[in-house]
Amino acid sequence: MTTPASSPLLAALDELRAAVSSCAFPLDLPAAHEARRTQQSLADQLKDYILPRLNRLDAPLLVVVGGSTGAGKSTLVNSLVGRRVSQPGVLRPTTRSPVLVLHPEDRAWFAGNRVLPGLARTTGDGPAGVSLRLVTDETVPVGLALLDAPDVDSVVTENREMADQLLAAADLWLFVTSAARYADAVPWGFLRMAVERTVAVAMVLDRVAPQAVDEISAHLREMLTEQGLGQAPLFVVPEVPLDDDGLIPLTTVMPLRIWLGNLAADSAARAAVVRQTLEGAIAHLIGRTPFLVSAHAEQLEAIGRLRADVDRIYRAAGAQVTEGTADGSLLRGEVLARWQEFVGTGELLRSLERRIGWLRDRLAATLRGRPAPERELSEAVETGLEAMLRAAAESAAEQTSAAWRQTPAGTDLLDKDGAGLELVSPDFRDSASRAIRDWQGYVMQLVREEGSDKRSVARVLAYGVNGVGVTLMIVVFASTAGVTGAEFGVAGGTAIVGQKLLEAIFGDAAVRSLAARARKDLDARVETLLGSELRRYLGLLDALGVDPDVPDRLSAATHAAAGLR
Ligand SMILES: Nc1nc2c(ncn2[C@@H]2O[C@H](COP(=O)(O)OP(=O)(O)O)[C@@H](O)[C@H]2O)c(=O)[nH]1
Ligand SMILES: [Mg+2]
Repeated sequence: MTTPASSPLLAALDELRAAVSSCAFPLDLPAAHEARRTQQSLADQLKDYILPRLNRLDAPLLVVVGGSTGAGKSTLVNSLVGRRVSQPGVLRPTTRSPVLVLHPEDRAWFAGNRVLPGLARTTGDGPAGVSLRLVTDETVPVGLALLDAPDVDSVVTENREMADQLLAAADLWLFVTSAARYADAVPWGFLRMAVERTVAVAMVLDRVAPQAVDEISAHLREMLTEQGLGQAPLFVVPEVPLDDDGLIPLTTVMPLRIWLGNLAADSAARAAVVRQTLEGAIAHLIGRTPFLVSAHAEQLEAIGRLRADVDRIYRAAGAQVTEGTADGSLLRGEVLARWQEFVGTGELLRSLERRIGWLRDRLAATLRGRPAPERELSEAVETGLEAMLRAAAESAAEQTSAAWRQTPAGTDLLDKDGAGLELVSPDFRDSASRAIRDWQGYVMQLVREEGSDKRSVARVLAYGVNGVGVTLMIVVFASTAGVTGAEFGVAGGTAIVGQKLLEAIFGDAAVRSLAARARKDLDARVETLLGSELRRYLGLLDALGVDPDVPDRLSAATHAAAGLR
């Protein structure tokens, strides 16, 4: 009964293993804790049991001896072998390696990494706490290995976890309970799990006073039947004095020893045990993956919400800047003062409302031959624009942090890796000024190119490239401020002076096109600038490594494996 290594079920389960391990639950959401544990236990069971077992159905049976502390597991294993291979009694539990006893002929099956690949193998009494100690003995039947597992109710967490992991790797549980402890809750929790997963189980009622054997074994049988384990073989081992080596007399353990020997010798019986446990394990695996799918989806959903917060807030910030740089808001304070100084406007602006036609000549006359303070205007533009950008970026950072803090996941992320994210990035000032100066450079370049035309070159030269460029900026800043409408306020009125000047130089159509290009370039630079601000948040989300393809992949792998079962 070998399965070719390339069997479709094996391939499907291998894909399922990959899908299970690509799940991620980094955010502490409601299902995360349970999901991490489930992921670990399914991954363990696949690599420790299902895959190696399916790969080699003919490998020896792994019989794991489990049960609560002091039930007599180690003494029983020693007595079955006829010598002390595993330390009985309570020792320092953390320094103890579980013992696997097997026939020398079967050594190769267990010495490598075929089963329980995460556990190193030792042969001596090494101090290693997490290794499997292999002991060979001729009395163990070929085709069956006995593993003395740590106590399922150990006070040491690592030992309990090790017991879980070893039982999950077993073909057969040899579950030992004692007269004193057979009603305890913890072992029954394990037994119920075995029933749920249809693990093959044989029970040992150990350490029963000979006169109580009938009564207690009858009661235990009743409990087993109630719990759905009525079919499990039950071996009763009366508590008799141990021999000098601490072993139970051979006759007392003989029935169990014979049963194990027969099982090992009967390949059909062994195959039935393997099939029962393997099918149960696969069914359990397939039954649990939907929980991982939904827990992973829960992570994706939370990340999606956090991402949506970032997108929404920064998109609004971008829109706010776009609007603020077009509606005349920038044309106040220092910028307005410098602009008025630049065009020498007191009188100009007052006359503007009356006689626009007259303006062109008048303006040209005002500017000609007079040192234009365009450098100060240009600096005022830079300062005003930077303040606007900073205000938008500051408010976006503040709002995003606040929005994230409304969810536990966002709070968790900010607390762990989000130091300083509620402020603009430290180099914002530098990148903002660079963006603004680059834009100003671009605007100058536009003017220079447009002004290279024969007819306008003289006029551009007359006003100076810088003066014309900065005028174009003013026009851009008022592009939605009613320049052409009747209701212009200070901003609109201010800009219209510039508009007329540019039209006088380049003509109407060219001014429209210049303003549109300058605006487009400004918007793009603002988007880039805010983009690098928002990427700080998105970077945190990306670093979580929650792959959006996993739910589909896991569902598909589960479906495929279920279909091949
Ligand atoms: N008299 C007697 N003592 C036993 C028997 N089985 C176990 N013990 C003792 O009970 C204690 C715990 O046994 P141990 O095998 O270490 O139990 P484990 O914790 O399940 O491995 C040890 O001191 C053993 O000597 C038995 O059948 N008869
Ligand atoms: Mg023990």
